[in-house]
This record gives sequence, C-alpha cells and structure tokens, in this order.
Amino acid sequence: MTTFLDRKNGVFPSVCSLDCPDQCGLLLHKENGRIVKVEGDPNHPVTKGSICNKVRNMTYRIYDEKRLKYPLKRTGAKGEGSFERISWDEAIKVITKKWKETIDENGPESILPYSFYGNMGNLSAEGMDRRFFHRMGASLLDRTICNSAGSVGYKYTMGGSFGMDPEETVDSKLILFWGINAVSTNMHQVTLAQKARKNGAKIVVIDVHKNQTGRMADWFIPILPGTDAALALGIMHILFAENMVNQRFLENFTVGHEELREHVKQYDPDTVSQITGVPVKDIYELSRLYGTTSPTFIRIGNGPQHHDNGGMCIRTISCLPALTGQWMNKGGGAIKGNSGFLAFNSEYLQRPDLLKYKRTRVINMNLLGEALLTSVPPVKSLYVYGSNPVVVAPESNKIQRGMEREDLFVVVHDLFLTETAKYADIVLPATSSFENTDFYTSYWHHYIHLQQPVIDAYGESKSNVDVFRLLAEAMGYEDSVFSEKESEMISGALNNPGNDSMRMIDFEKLAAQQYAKAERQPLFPGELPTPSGKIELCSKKMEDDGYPALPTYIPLVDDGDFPYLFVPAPNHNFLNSTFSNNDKHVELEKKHPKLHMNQKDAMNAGIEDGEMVRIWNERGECVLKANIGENVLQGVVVSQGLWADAPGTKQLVNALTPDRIADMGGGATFFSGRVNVEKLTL
Ligand SMILES: Nc1nc2c(c(=O)[nH]1)N[C@H]1C(S)=C(S)[C@@H](COP(=O)(O)OP(=O)(O)OC[C@H]3O[C@@H](n4cnc5c(=O)[nH]c(N)nc54)[C@H](O)[C@@H]3O)O[C@H]1N2
Ligand SMILES: Nc1nc2c(c(=O)[nH]1)N[C@H]1C(S)=C(S)[C@@H](COP(=O)(O)OP(=O)(O)OC[C@H]3O[C@@H](n4cnc5c(=O)[nH]c(N)nc54)[C@H](O)[C@@H]3O)O[C@H]1N2
Ligand code: SF4
Ligand SMILES: [Mo]
Repeated sequence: MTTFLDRKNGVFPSVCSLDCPDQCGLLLHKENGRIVKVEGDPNHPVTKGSICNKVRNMTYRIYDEKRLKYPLKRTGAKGEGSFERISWDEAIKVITKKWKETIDENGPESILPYSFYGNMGNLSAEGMDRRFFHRMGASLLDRTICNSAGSVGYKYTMGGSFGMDPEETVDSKLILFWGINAVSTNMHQVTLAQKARKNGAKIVVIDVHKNQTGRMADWFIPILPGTDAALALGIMHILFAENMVNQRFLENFTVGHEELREHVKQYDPDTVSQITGVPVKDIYELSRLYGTTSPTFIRIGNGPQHHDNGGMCIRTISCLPALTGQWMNKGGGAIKGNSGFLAFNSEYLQRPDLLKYKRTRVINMNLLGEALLTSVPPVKSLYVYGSNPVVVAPESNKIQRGMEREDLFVVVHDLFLTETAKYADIVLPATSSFENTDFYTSYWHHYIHLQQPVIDAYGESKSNVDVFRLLAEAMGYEDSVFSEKESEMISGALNNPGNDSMRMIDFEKLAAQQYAKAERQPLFPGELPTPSGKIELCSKKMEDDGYPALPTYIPLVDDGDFPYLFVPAPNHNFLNSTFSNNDKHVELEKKHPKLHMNQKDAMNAGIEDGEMVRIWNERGECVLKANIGENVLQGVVVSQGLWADAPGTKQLVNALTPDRIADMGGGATFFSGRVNVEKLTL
C-alpha cells in the first residue's frame, strides 16, 4: 500500500490535533517532502475551509529551529535549561534502569505520569501510554485541568456529554454565548451564529470580560466571576413567575419541576442583581427574551466552571433549555460538550485490566505541586507528555519547587524545550501530529477523523505510541498489547458496542473518506442516561453524592482579603501554552500581555493605562501592562494568554492561581483567586 509519505509533492488531507472544539479538517500542501502551506479543507461539512490564524501559521511551529531533534540529558541545574545530546538507546536505557530501581525500592506507585491533550489524537493522548502505565502499576493521574467540574455538573442534569448538533444552530433565533470566548476558542460556532443572525437571530454574550466575543455581540452582559448560577436561577424565577415555561415538556421529560418552581422563588431579580452585578432591568429583559424566543441555543463555555462552584454552575445553566422545552426544536437546546456521541471503546484502547495493583493511588493533576512536595509515599519519578504543567497548572511556584527536588527523576517528551522540560533529567523529542497515524474525535461537532502521516518524523523525534513501545520493551513487558499496530488499535477502539452512533464507522471507512459523522437520534422524545431517564431538575443522585438536589447558587470560597478577583483566561493566538514559544505566534499576538482593569479601580489605585503593574498574592507575583477601561466590572482584573517567556513579565500567571479543587469532578479553580495590583516601581 502506498502512503502519503511515498509522495514528496501534493496536497494531503489532515485534521487539526489541537485541544480545540472545532477540530478542523485540513489540507497540507507538500513540496519536496516539506509542508509549505496549511489550509482548511473546503469540503469539511462543519469547518468548511476556514481555519484560525494559529494553524494557518503552523509551518512556523513544525519547522521552528527551536524544535527538538534528538534526546537530551541534563547537564546544568534543574530548571536552568542546559542539556547535551544523547542517543535514543542511551535515553531509553537511563530511563528504564532508573525506573526498575525506583520500582524495586519504592514500588511502581512512586512513578507518576502527567499528560493532557497537547495532541488530541486518541492513540497519542490515551492509548499506548495508558497501557504502559497500567501494566507498570504507576500512580494514576486524574485529568481534571480542563472541563471536569462542568462535565460532572452537566451530567447530573443531562446524563452525559450530549447536546445539540452544532450544525443545527444556524436555525437558532437567540444565541447565548455563556462564559465562552468563542471568537478565539470556537470560531466555527461564531460563523454558524453569524449565519443565524442573518436570518434574524440575536447574539447575547455573558462574560466577565468584554473581549472580542463580547464586542461582536448584539448585547453584552457583564457579570461578576463565579455568579452565573445565580443569574440562571434568576432567569428561572422569572420564567416560572411570568408563565413562560413549557409545561408539557416539563411534565413529559423532566423530574423535579414542581420543586424547582418553589425553590427559585428565593432568587428574585433584586437578590440576583446584588450577587451578579447585572442590573434588575437586564435580568428581566434577558429572561423575557429567552422565554419568548424560539429556538434558543446556549453555548456553555469553560469560563464559569473554572471556579470553586463551577460544577453546580454548569449543572444550573444546563437546566434552562428544559424549562422552555427548547430541546424539542431544531436549533434549540445547549452545547456544553458532545463527546458522548463519539464515545469509542476506551477499555480496549487503555486496557485498565492491566492494572494489577487494585488500589493504585490517584493523583489529581491540579495538585501536582502538592503531590511533588508532600505526597506519601513520595513521587520519585515524573513522566510528562502532551502537557506543560509548569506553565498551565495552578500554583506554578509550588510546582517549580517540587520539580527542583534533587531526588525526583523527571522525563519530558515534547516537541520543544518547554518551561517544564527545563526541569527534566531526560528530554525526548516528539513528532508533530502530521507525522503520525491517529484518530480524532471532536468534542463539539459530530465528526471523527483519521490522520495518516504526511511528512517524515522531524530529526530523531518519535510519536508517543512509539516511545511507549520502546519503554515497554526495555522494561521487559512482553504483553501483546504493546506490539499492536496503530491501525489495529484504531479498529479496536472503533468497535464500541455501547455506542450506537458509531456503529457504521470503522477503520476502512475512515481510511477511504478521512472523516465520518456519528449517526445520532434527536435527544427528545427519548430517554437520557440519567437515573430517571429524564432531565433531572431535581436530582436524587446529587443528594446522595452530598450536593443540594436542586440547582443552587453557592458563593466562591473565601480566598483572602485582596481586592480583585483575577481571571487569567486563554488568548487568541496561542492554544494554552502551545505557540507561546514560537516567535511567529508571539508576533501575531503583537501585544505585551495585559491586565484589563476597570477605570474606577485604576483611578483609586493610581494606575494609568499602559503602565507596568505588579500583581500579587500569597502564592506569587507577576508583572503585566495595565489596560484600563470599561471592559471589566470593578473588583475584577483579567489577563489573556499562558505566556512562557513574555517580555518584561516576571512570573507566569499561574503563579497566582489557587490549587483549590472545585465542587465537582476534581476540577481546577483558575478563575477564583484574589490578587492585589499596584504600579510597578523599579
Ligand atoms: N485561541 C485559543 N483557543 C482555544 C484555547 C486557547 O488557549 N486559545 N484553549 C482551548 C481549550 S483547552 C479550551 S478548554 C477552550 C476554552 O475556551 P472557552 O470555553 O472560551 O473558555 P475560557 O477561554 O477559559 O473562558 C471563556 C470566557 O469565560 C470568561 N469567564 C471567566 N470566568 C467567568 C465567569 O465566572 N462567568 C462568565 N460568564 N464568564 C467567565 C472569560 O472571561 C472568557 O472570556 O478553548 C480551546 N480553544
Ligand atoms: N491560568 C489558566 N491556566 C490554564 C487555563 C486557563 O484558562 N487559565 N486553561 C486550562 C485548560 S482548559 C487546559 S486544557 C490546560 C492545557 O494545558 P496543556 O495540556 O499543558 O496544553 P499546552 O499548553 O497546549 O501544552 C501541550 C504540550 O504538549 C506538547 N505536545 C503536542 N503534541 C504532542 C505529542 O504528540 N506528544 C507529546 N509528547 N507532546 C506533544 C506541546 O508541544 C505542548 O508543550 O491548561 C489549563 N491552564
Ligand atoms: S485550533 Fe481550532 S480553529 Fe484552529 S485549526 Fe485547529 S481546530 Fe481549527
Ligand atoms: Mo481545556
């Protein structure tokens, strides 16, 4: 069989591997064996040929001269960044020799894998790696950094990661972007919303920051961080009080609507206004708009759930479409995530049965610093891949202190010498997704994609799958699961008897057509995978799990007396910390990282626009450039971007964020930290 690799020139189908809901279909233009241009695949049914600036400039990243070409061994102090070249043979020998000793002395749980979705390919992110660490009996990592609080919250209401088909949102008449910076983080949903707007739809954005998404809205509603559940309950109060609910839908497809009707009486507009900072008249106007328009669509973002109360907040917002029966209408409902439709056979892929040690401990990735500094028995070795925790995880100063431990053996597998890799004893070079075979499942649209290698591996770099094969061999793991080919792993994963939507999709079909759509039935009329089979407005399960059974506003945890809530969100031209080390993307971002601050706050603090400010709390400090205006409410400061080495900044924004754990799913609380801000005096 010829492969794309055999042809030095041509245009080849591909898919974006980044952790972004859009999962765009791509076309890679190749000349003399090199990719010279990345463009969108115009035939892709959802992304239709348009892609973001980040990926249009992807060649600058994959051929960046800073990209790692061969394995490295540390020669300087941890964190300093001095390394020398070694061979793969030596690297694998050093790692496995150390691991065998560590296992003999401290048991396999003293080894901790740390990874996330730097590459969304399922084989890369949750395939051979899981098999390997399960076989070893290493500590398990709870991968909670992104959306786990909100996912658990949504599941209590809806039973799983199921929402509308985004392709139907062109039919919506009211679109609420709720805590999502969609212009930067879900651009094709914006395209669909703009199409809907041409047909008369209104776009409303509810956010703590009037960023690019707020600026394109018909109506922008600023809200205080962590108070969205109160706003949703206030809307419910008015929907019931003014009889704008769909009684038939409530009776047929929900449980607990009578209890909810009583319960929301306490969330009157005055009370809600005081909590949220949204004026009473706006609460009425929004509720009436929502209650009298059809179909309505809520795109629920990640922002509101990166808080102490994030799970309950998403649980609450996700009740709204049920009140007005929106799920029955084409173009009505909500999307939090849609991965349920593309659920594959993860047991096959990950082989949890290889984990012979029954009570293997689980470490929450949001507590990495804590785990490295205090866990008993101690973590003696850390293996990082597909993630950059020193920059992206909360309480980064704690993480750095942990990484400095002389008795901690660290291996990092990445495309670049990231801030995390600088602490490694051994650094391994990773291939880019364009160099591998893998399959991709979107968590927003309903398509699954195949990636076949288009270019040869860069330098001596290797894929995650290949590295774990080598490690397994050197560890003496002879199980046949480590010799499976990529195509076999994909075939096995696609065979999921538990998911009807994927029944018609197999490897051969993907190889022939690159992508395929999950076949889904409308959610209603139908049965949800909740205990009652209905939308659970009142949830017995929540009560059993120790939460209020009804949606409830729970204030943020007291984070001390500093005057501002700090919301360090992502930016437009990076993808989390990815691209923050590529000059082209730093240049595209143009700006020095900024701190957005309300004019009145700035005046009281004696800070002027464009001045450098110091932001600090008991966890750390950071230096950014003040951007003064009306884009945030008083008492809130916002930054954008997970910069690694931003010019003029002193520390990473995550030096300031708390490693408190959210109310559900072990989630992160990046946006619930308090800080102080003052003019930088040199
Ligand atoms: N360009 C770009 N795209 C990305 C990413 C990126 O870094 N850059 N990251 C990817 C990843 S991993 C994810 S998870 C998604 C995340 O993408 P989104 O779902 O957009 O989530 P965030 O960007 O974290 O936050 C969204 C918005 O929530 C706001 N916000 C914060 N707290 C609150 C609150 O309490 N209430 C309300 N209403 N709003 C609040 C923030 O100001 C921000 O505008 O994007 C993906 N796409
Ligand atoms: N302050 C603040 N912090 C946040 C957030 C926020 O909004 N605010 N967002 C959080 C969220 S939602 C998320 S999802 C996390 C994301 O955090 P991470 O998952 O750490 O994401 P990235 O920063 O993109 O880092 C991914 C790394 O994987 C590497 N990589 C890419 N492909 C491969 C591969 O095939 N193999 C290997 N071995 N490596 C590869 C990349 O080069 C990159 O260094 O950040 C979280 N951190
Ligand atoms: S980052 Fe998102 S918008 Fe950009 S190409 Fe990838 S999937 Fe598409
Ligand atoms: Mo994320």
